[in-house]
Amino acid sequence: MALIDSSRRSRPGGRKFSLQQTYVIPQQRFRRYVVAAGVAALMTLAAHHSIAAVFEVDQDNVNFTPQSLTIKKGDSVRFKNSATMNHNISIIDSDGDADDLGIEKPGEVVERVFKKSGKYKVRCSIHPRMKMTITVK
Ligand SMILES: [Cu+2]
Repeated sequence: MALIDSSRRSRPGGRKFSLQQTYVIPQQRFRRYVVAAGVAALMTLAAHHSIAAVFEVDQDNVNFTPQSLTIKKGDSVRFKNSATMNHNISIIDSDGDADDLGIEKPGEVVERVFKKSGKYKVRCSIHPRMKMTITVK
């Protein structure tokens, strides 16, 4: 403000002028442009790379909850063993290839990112009746 005030001068003709009009307005326009460009960039980013979500699956007693889940490519699933026994997470893709995430002790959480679309079976190698499916779109 001090800079703007000191720029005020009286012309010999008596009319006052100020740098405020030539200086501040372009700056406001520039700020608007920066905000608009930022919003446009974020919208482009959101359209092309939807922000990855994290889904929770609970292993309560001898069940997966929920037993089916539909997620998007890049999302991750957090498997939580809230039972009092050990569990295991094996993720089998549509080609039959298994990704064994190992033994999960009570209270442990195992997270896995799903990078490829497809249908996955989730199994516990300790308890064959524990089954769930994950569809990745
Ligand atoms: Cu189990």
